[in-house]
Amino acid sequence: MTSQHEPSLGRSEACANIALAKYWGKAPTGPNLTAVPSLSLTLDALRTRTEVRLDASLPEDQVFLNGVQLTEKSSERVRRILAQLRKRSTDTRPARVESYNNFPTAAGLASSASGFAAFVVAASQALHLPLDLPQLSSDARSGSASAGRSLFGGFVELLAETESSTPLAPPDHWKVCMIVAVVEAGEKSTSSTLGMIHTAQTSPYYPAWVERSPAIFQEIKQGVLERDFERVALYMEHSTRLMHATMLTSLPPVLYLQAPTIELMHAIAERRRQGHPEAYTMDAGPNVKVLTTQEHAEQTISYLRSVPGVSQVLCCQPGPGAALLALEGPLSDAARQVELT
Ligand code: 2P0
Repeated sequence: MTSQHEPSLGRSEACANIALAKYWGKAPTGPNLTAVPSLSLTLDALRTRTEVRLDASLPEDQVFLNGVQLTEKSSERVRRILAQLRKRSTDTRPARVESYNNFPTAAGLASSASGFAAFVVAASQALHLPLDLPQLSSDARSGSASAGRSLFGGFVELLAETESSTPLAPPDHWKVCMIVAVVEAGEKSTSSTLGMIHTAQTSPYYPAWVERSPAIFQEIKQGVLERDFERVALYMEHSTRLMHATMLTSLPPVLYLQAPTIELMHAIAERRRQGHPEAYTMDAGPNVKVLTTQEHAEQTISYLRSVPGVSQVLCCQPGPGAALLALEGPLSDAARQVELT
């Protein structure tokens, strides 16, 4: 038993993930369950570090992102999950949550995925709850569905209407890279949560998306298991275009793609025809993520750096699952200490 006079600390690091088979839309059967199955790749270079400090001297829960305190509205989901976790603990003290991303926040680079994953691990550690991966994945999903996938490293699946994600293959299963071409680093115009609710309500294409997604997911899953680049490329791009088709046929439209995004879609398709192992995917923003092999990554990076409208190029390899960090010293320097398995 720890004394409630001493603050209790938890610290974690989690990586973002990008879906190869996309999720877009909630299932009607439960809170924040997904309508379609998705399959993601955890990315080593896009990381969030989070510290949770339970302290009786705090007036209330406080949430900081990259050094700035969030408003009551923007911290609502974090405070709701804290309340949910406290119900399983005897510790009722207020928490100070501090989170840092090493990449642009809310720009369709999955910052909510790494953010909620790191947060639930740090909060569970501070509350002395069991660090049970399916439970942590479910807790993270209740904050942001894609976050449930970031608990695990490598290739991860989240089935439709399912609480917890499951690992499909470890990071070293397939030597691929996801190269992120940043087209616009600002915050997105429409949040994913609102965008997908609006899409489901107004796009005539949404039912077709829900119907087709399981078959596309199966193609991508088999492609990943067999390390079949062509198959994954074909169906990852198809999943991306079908998802964006539902967005831009909603009323009024949710249009995340910008001119450089469309130009890159043409260019990557042409490059693949010429023999480059490259395929594109976009999320709730205009940034383009290009899947390639580790062997080919240097060529893809130098090409993307030469494209007008691309301001930054980030190279990501398959990354690890969430981990606990050392509790001493500054959060930014704390060593990864315990990998969650
Ligand atoms: C995905 N995205 O599968 C899809 C592709 C964006 C496009 O999951 O409402 O932040 O918090 O569950 O998980 C982004 O949506 O949305 C997302 P909520 P989330 O990665």
